[in-house]
Amino acid sequence: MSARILVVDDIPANARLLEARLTAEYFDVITAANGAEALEACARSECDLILLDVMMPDMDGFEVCRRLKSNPATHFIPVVMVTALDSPADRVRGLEAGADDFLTKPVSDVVLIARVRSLTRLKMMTDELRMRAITSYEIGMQQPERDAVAETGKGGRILLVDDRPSSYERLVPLLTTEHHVDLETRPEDALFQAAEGNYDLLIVSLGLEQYDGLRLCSQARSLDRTRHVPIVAIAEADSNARLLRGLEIGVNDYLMRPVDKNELLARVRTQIRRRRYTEQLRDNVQHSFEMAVTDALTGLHNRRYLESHLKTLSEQASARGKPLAVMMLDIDFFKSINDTYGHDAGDDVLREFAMRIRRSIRGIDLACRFGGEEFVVVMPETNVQVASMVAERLRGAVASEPFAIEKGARQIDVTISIGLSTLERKGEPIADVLKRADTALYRAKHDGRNRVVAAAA
Ligand code: GH3
Ligand code: MG
Repeated sequence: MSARILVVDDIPANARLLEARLTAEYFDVITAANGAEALEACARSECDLILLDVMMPDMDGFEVCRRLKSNPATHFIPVVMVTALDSPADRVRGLEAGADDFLTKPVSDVVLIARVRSLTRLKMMTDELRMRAITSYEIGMQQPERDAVAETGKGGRILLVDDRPSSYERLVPLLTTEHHVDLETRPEDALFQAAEGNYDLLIVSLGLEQYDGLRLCSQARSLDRTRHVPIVAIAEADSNARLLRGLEIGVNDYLMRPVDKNELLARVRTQIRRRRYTEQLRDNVQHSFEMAVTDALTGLHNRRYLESHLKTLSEQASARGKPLAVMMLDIDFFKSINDTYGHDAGDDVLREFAMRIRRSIRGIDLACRFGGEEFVVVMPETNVQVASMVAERLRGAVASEPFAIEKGARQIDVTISIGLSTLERKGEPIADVLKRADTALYRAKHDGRNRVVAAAA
């Protein structure tokens, strides 16, 4: 899908010029002639990025940007200010309004396309995360947009990679006014430091004496631990080609030397704000994924997870000609525990039982709460003899030691019954294996409980 760019300019000729250049690069372009139109188009979520003229009658670009960025529904759309103003003070004003970047008129084609590509790529990635996180909003988790609008971007953890004292002696105190800064003067150690340090931002000087700063940026982009950490490059004047290369590699933003104090702080805050927002989205996605596959009471996997994963495990076992064992476990007379001591006591027993299961099995075994007081353990590469031993050990681990309930005030005896089965032939449907385990469990109950029964082959 090609990204859609909104070009906002009160002078039609300017808008048409940008439109033509972007269309030539296969972007989809829409235009707006003033701030109000632009806000409407954004509210209808019609675009992935905005190129915003600063000087417009009625509402200027700063105001449009400020409104977009303070609205949770539009704040994640990247805004690039297109301006004839090019003093650091103007740039800072735009950054304070929340702009993601600047292009100075007349706009160079290469820079235009590089910036638009890099920002739309970032937007697409964030959209994907937002979509996945929607499920987690539905189950009542915090909405990151709300926090993002209030986020100051201060108090970040920054790693500055710079080996020239004349440069870092100025930058470190400056950044320290708002953030925690670690300085790395040995570029060859910087990657390790970046991966270990849990940073919100890397600032890399491209004018290192002994090392190619771009190499470091590219390595940071390919390493798992640093892939999502934003990078701001500090470039020497007249190093446009290297800068463009940097943007292609995945550098998020840059400043030219001599570095303007306020612009540096503003750009750093923007990156840190964005970083915190995407991290929160990522956490939400991760969390909702875990909720979807985990049983809340015991922390074991749930039935949904078992059913999707069991198929994979059995196919793997069939393909490799390895055995696979399944045990189904059920607490004996659990209903009477509930009836005698209350539902909370029942829950305590379930939690403790889950813990004892975990302690009795290997890391590669899969333990799930199948429903109610019924549990399933799947053991890859395990034959019926070994599985019987494990089941017997588990039965013993329950029966031999009473369970604490009522916050430890009372101890009760608990027993379980276990039915066991194994994959009998290649390609056998896993449902059949589960069914045999269930039948074996029924026999264990029928034969007097507190015992293990293996299904007949
Ligand atoms: P058997 O030895 O034949 O397995 O008898 P049982 O009492 O264990 O079996 P039954 O199926 O009659 O009762 C299971 C009970 O488990 C009924 C249900 O209320 C209770 N139960 C199911 N889920 C939970 C839960 O999450 N917490 C608690 N406390 N009880 C639960
Ligand atoms: Mg039971």
